[in-house]
Amino acid sequence: MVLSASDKAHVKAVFQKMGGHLEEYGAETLERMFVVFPTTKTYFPHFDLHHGSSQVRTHGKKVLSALADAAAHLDDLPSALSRLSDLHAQTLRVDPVNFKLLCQCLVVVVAVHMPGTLTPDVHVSLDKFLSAVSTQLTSKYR
Ligand code: HNI
Repeated sequence: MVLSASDKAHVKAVFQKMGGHLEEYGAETLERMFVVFPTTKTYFPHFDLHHGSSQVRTHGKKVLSALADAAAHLDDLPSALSRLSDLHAQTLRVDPVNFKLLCQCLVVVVAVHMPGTLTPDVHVSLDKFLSAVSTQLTSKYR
């Protein structure tokens, strides 16, 4: 997945505009994923998954912070995501299909909270970025 110069600019702009909302948007992304795709809950048996759960908020912030960090290292995603790639492949063993589900929920959150930002051009750039990150996080499975 090759991101063009304009894709990179779009992705950086989305994460800049998210600014101080990483925890809120991350928690909503996870909540939507758990509600819409309940099988994803099987990876979090140790979490309180109820609405407003502090564990979900904390985890949502971690996930979106990792994405914001990746958005700041678009020219070298493999090294920016190396540690998380090891973790998801070797320790967590999250089935790759779940990445598409999480990414879809994040796009919905961006659409709901940042409607003016998510033009069709930005949408496709964000989608390419999330695919690139997902590919990277599942690259060490085999
Ligand atoms: Ni994921 C832990 C980022 C997809 C299940 N995940 C993390 C952490 C980050 C992270 C950051 C915290 C690491 C640490 O403790 O140092 N995860 C991401 C990103 C994506 C992603 C950026 C995709 C874009 N993770 C997924 C998916 C699932 C998933 C699709 C399962 C449905 N992740 C987990 C689980 C943990 C986790 C489970 C451990 C949680 C805990 O704290 O016990």
